[in-house]
Order: sequence, then structure tokens, then C-alpha cells
Amino acid sequence: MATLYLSLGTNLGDRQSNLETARTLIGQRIGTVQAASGIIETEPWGFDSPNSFLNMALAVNTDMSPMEALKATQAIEKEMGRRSKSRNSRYSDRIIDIDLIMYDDQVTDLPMLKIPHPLMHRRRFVLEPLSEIAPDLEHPVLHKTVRELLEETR
Ligand code: PH2
Ligand code: MG
Ligand code: MG
Repeated sequence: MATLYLSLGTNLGDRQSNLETARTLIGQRIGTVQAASGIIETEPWGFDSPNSFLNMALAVNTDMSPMEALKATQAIEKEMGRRSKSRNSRYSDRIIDIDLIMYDDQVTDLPMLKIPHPLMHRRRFVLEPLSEIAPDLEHPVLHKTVRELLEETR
């Protein structure tokens, strides 16, 4: 059994309900939701949009491998109506985005899947919710806790 940390984000439609639906499906398909952060409203990071985000983090106890969990999160995104990902490698508005942030202290470096998420340490919209549920979780490459990473991020 592993602990998988997920970041959820949405900036289209009924954002609150999108987070609730995703959380329910994650609990049904990936594993028991052991902890859920509060929801924060954040400005789009890395692209321009009038639509602000709701972001939150989950800790899930799972028997799935990271690749299995990725397939499951992608299926949920698709079923919830998420359109094709960013064009020209730019970010775009979305109904739901579910990102794998950490998987125990495991490091995965595949073309399709990198864990820890390569940008997690630069994103307050990931670190703030994550610090609520796992402040002492240590980044297995940077060897800093989530709390420390958040303090270093403007
Ligand atoms: N996700 C992105 C890019 N920018 N900005 C905010 N505030 N929240 C997000 O979840 C987010 C973002 C890429 O997935
Ligand atoms: Mg993302
Ligand atoms: Mg994503």
C-alpha cells in the first residue's frame, strides 16, 4: 500500500462540484482518501485567462502503481469532459486536472510520467494545499519538506 498525493485543479464550469465529483471517483477507483485539504482560489499560473482556479490536494492510500494511477486519473478527467490538453504546450482552461505530485518517496522518470511532479516546488497552488495535509512530507530529490518548499516559494 502506498500513499499517493494528488493535486486537483479546475477553472471551468461548476468548480466546486467538479472537485467533489473528482474526489468521489478517486475514492472509488484509486483508493481510500486519507486526507483532503481545504479548497483555495488561485489565479491562473503560467497562462492568461479570466477564469480563476479552485485547487486542492488529496492523500490517497492505494494499491495501484504510479502508471496505473495515471491511467485512472486520465480516465476520470476524460469522463468528466476534459477536452484535449494544451495546444502548443501552453496551458488552457479545464474542467478538471488531476496531477500526481508524490508517491511515497518514490522517484519515477518516464516520458509519460514524472514523480515528484517536476514543477511542484514552484507552485503555490500545489504546495499550499499539500502543506495542510502533509507539511513534513519530504521531497525525495530536493530533500526539503513541503513546508520548507512553500516557504521558499513567493
Ligand atoms: N494548473 C496548470 C497551470 N496553471 N494555475 C492555477 N492557479 N492552478 C492550476 O491548477 C494550474 C495553473 C497546469 O496544469
Ligand atoms: Mg496540471
Ligand atoms: Mg495534468
